[in-house]
This record gives sequence, structure tokens and C-alpha cells, in this order.
Amino acid sequence: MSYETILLDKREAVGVITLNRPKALNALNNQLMDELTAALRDLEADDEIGCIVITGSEKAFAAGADIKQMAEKDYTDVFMEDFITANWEEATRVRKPIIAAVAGFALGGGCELAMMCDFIIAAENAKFGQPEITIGVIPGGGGTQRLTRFVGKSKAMDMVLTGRHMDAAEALASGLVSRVVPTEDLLDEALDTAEKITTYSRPAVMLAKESVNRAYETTLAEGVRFERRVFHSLFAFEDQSEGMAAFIEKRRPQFKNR
Ligand code: CO8
Repeated sequence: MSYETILLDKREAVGVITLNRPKALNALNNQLMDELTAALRDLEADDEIGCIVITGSEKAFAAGADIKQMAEKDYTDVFMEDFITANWEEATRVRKPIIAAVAGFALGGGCELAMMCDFIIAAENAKFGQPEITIGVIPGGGGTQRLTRFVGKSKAMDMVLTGRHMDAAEALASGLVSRVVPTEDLLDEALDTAEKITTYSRPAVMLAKESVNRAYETTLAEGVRFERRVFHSLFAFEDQSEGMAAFIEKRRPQFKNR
């Protein structure tokens, strides 16, 4: 499949999706979200791929949902087409890890898309925000829920009610992003991180992701129980014997993803 609003690159075991509507600061329209969905499905199904990076340009990860496209819709449109849910949440369905590499603006749906990924690496020039209130609506892609879980109620309220931007340093201090790197190093840092993840046992990586995500969905006691069941299940994979034997024999493990 050829794409017009994104670029898809397979760099050995890492799939890199670059949002690519530069004239609109990568505003997320239906075509882009359809193409992003197709690319994520492609990477999820590709056995060669172990980790995914989603990135944008140096100026913008994505400046939000496409306001020009949204402005034409009325209630019947958004309700009947299930606007947002229909094709905007594929990132949350992918079982392989996804890293958001964010430079420039990550606003509205752009911030929400980054938060749907497993973790965010930010460039020093990154700016995060949920400015929907300034155009008469509220976040619709999970922003009020995920941002609150990341940064707590007080800061989430501040962001959602004022629409202000958060810079990279504040995003790091408040737990929205996992690290901040010089802007020119962003992609290399994200690729190195993704490559490192692909060297590990893929089932262990996928189950680690699923287990961390459980923390958001359940109580502590149930989450810990879930983790223990998953931990036990990993002893059914050959990679567990290999990983532990390699440690004892002081050699690199040869994981087979089985
Ligand atoms: N939609 C459509 N076009 C956009 C958007 C957008 N969100 N953002 C920027 N553009 C366009 C501008 O219209 C402009 O196009 P043109 O040259 O044709 O006028 C071009 O990109 C460049 O933008 P600016 O000239 O404004 O660039 P500046 O550097 O002056 O400003 C800003 C950059 C601050 C990012 C500014 O463009 C801005 O405020 N953009 C809108 C940000 C916003 O409000 N985003 C939230 C949108 S609502 C939303 O996201 C709902 C989420 C729904 C769920 C999604 C689930 C994933």
C-alpha cells in the first residue's frame, strides 16, 4: 500500500512511521488516521518487526485533529461516524511496543496519539497541550483520561481548562515523557531504544507491555496477580531457559521469540 500522509520505513526490526502533512503541521485528518491504522496493522503482522516508532517533523509531531475537517461536522456526523473511536485508536490495539518520538507541537489529538503509545521520548523543543477548550470543545481522543493518569489531576485540569502548552522540561518533571534529548538526536535516540527492545525475547516484551498496561485498568491486588500469572507463563517459553542459561554462561542470549 502506498501512503500520502505518512511515511513507512522498516529499519531491520524497527518499523518507523513518520506523520507527514508538513503544510498542516501534521494535523490528523481521516486519511492520515486511516493510513496510520493500515501501517500499524502492517507492522503488527510483520514477523520481522519487533518495535515501532511513531514520529513527526522537527516542527510538529502533530498539531491536533484537523480543525478544518472537523469544522464541517455537526452532531449527527460525529455520532453516526463514531468520530474518533472508529479509526483513531489502533495504536492502543497493537501488541508490539510503540515509542512516540516527539519534537515540536504535540497538541490536542497529537498529544493524545503520543499518549496512546507506550512511552514518549521528547526533543528539547517539544510542546505538549490539550488546547481543545480554546476552540469550544474538549479532548476527544482520551486526553482527559490519559493525561490525568500521567500527570495527576491538578496539572491535567490546568492543561485542559487553560489550553496552555507544557514544554519538554515540564513534561519530563511531571511524568508525561520518559526522557528528553537534544532535538537533533531525537530519532537516533528513539531508534537506538527501539533496536535495544528488539534484541529481547519478543513474547517477554509483549507480555511486559500488557502487564504494565494492566496497571491502568485494574486494582493493585488484581494487577499484581495478573503479573504473577504472566511471570509464571514466561517459563513456558524457550527464551526463558536461553536467557537464564546465557547469563550463567556469561554469553549473549540467542532469543528465538518462542
Ligand atoms: N488543524 C488544521 N490545520 C492546522 C492545525 C490543525 N489542528 N494546526 C495547524 N494547522 C495549519 C494552519 O491552519 C496553517 O495552515 P495555513 O498555512 O493553510 O493557514 C499551518 O498549519 C501552519 O500553522 P500556523 O500558521 O498556525 O503555525 P504557527 O507556528 O503560527 O502556530 C500552532 C502553530 C500553535 C500549533 C497553531 O497552528 C495552532 O494553534 N494549531 C491548532 C492547535 C489545536 O488547537 N489543536 C487541537 C485541535 S482539536 C483536537 O485535536 C481534537 C482531538 C480529537 C481526538 C483525536 C484522537 C487522536
